[in-house]
Amino acid sequence: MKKTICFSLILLLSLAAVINAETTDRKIAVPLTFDDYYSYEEVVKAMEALNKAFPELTKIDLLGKSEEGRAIYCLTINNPKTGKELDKPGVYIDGNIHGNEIQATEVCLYFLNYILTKYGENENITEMVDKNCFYVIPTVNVDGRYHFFNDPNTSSSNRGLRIPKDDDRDGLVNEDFPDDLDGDGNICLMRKKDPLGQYKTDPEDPRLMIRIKPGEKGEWTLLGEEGIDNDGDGLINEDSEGYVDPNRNWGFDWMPEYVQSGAGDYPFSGKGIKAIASFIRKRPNICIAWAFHNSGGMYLRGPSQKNLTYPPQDIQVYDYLGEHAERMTPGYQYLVSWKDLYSTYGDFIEWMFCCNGAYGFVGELFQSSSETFKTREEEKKDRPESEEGTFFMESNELARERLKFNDHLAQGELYKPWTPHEHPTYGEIEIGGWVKLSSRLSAPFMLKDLVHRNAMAILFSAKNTPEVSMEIFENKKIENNYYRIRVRLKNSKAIPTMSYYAQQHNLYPKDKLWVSGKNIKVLAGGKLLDLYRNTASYKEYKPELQFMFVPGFSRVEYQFLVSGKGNIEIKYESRFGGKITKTLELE
Ligand SMILES: [Ca+2]
Ligand SMILES: [Ca+2]
Ligand SMILES: [Ca+2]
Ligand SMILES: [Ca+2]
Ligand SMILES: [Zn+2]
Repeated sequence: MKKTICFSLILLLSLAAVINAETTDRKIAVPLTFDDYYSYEEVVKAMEALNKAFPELTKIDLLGKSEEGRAIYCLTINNPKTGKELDKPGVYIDGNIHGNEIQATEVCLYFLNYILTKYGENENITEMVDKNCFYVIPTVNVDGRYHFFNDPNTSSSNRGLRIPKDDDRDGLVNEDFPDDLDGDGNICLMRKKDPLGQYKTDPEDPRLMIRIKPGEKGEWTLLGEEGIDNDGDGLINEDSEGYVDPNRNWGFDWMPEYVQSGAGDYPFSGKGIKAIASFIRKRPNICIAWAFHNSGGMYLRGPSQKNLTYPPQDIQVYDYLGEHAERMTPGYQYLVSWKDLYSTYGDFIEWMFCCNGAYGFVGELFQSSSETFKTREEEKKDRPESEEGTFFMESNELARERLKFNDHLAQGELYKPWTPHEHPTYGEIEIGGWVKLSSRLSAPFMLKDLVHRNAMAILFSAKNTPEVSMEIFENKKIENNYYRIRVRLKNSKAIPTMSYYAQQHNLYPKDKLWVSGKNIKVLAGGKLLDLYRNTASYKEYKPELQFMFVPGFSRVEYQFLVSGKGNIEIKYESRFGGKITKTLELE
């Protein structure tokens, strides 16, 4: 009896939440505002509004549907007047692959809104939009975002894909989620007065607890997240939505569940993940990818585990972009994910780099140290070395400061004071702690600074996509109708026209440079090794076609020996570097 009441109560509560979400939608218009978070429905509306406001520069693609049938959209920015999508360097941006990491979507929307509204008005932006093609998927985990907004959650719950799973192997699926016992929309913590407990009240802030030292008297037992035993099996909160981590489900260096939990049954078992992967595979021009998450204040690059190695030349490219990004967002650190954080298998940016040859960064947005409440003197004192220390375990010192931030800057909205509650199993308990929209999420008043700085870090990388120019710097008659032609390809930006990793692993053919003409024959052709000593490495077969690439901030020179007369066409074709054709006439 009790059970059914609880079930229907939960159903009612969640129904109320859904209705609430659908009736309170605000007006979505361009320019978008960034003073609060957009719900899943609002994100879709925002993308449609941008598309409608800038039809000549944008299009929306439906990539596929999620496990629960929600649409996953990409908004592409390309100016057709300056070229076709695939002929331009592609910049890929996504966010919110983890359902709870919602501000990642805001970075994507802000980026779109910013560059579209500034196009034609700001010279730098206009140049960037004209040069590149941008693919932006603001919300990857659409079910996750939906449920994060609409269901009671902690700031860390609802990360995975909605693939039902029997976590406790009792034959029932998703039968015991945490429960919002006090109906405030948050899953907070439960604690009980207990002299045998492992915690005591923090004397400096009674809202916090400290683990007792051996021999000390306890005061509290922590009972975990808010919830009851929904299915009467004696366990509380033991089987929620199931956990396939969408950022462990990609098809490179994937490892099964027994190596890494959250992997899913096989790579790309997530419907939306597979749809996004197919979309990316059809866009070989993508040379840089950004994926936004929300915890730690970091720009991460691969390798994501220690047995993978990157060529040093690629690391130089990463360093150049990463070190600049770091400067644009104070407090952020540019780090290597396995070395500085932990190893992962089958994550997105590794797949981007190792399967697609695109440089990839993860942006971890929120820094708990941004929630400051310090005097000038305290500010001067050493801060914790890095966010890494606070990433897994938060010190009470930081928690105290964040509570003061909550009290004085967020007016108490980030933390729920401990409140008595009668629990069916534990009796008299208290419910309290950080609320859903805290801890990994910036208070809305800080959102705009966060999204702007990160959007500028993306833009810096967009400025550094390959910019290749071709110069025929010699067209010289050697004797009779034999000619020497020299071509220079120059890349004035940091990203090479093909990553060194992609070359090393033969991910796809290199750039092509070829010479053709009706009445000519290419007798020899190859890369010029030394311009002054006239040494070249000639290609044995088909000298008219050279496979090559142009490194970042650099140039390469090719030499062709040609016989014949008339017009010659020299063509360069690259995935990242676009297409260039030049013609000349043999004199
Ligand atoms: Ca179960
Ligand atoms: Ca609650
Ligand atoms: Ca249970
Ligand atoms: Ca159960
Ligand atoms: Zn994440």
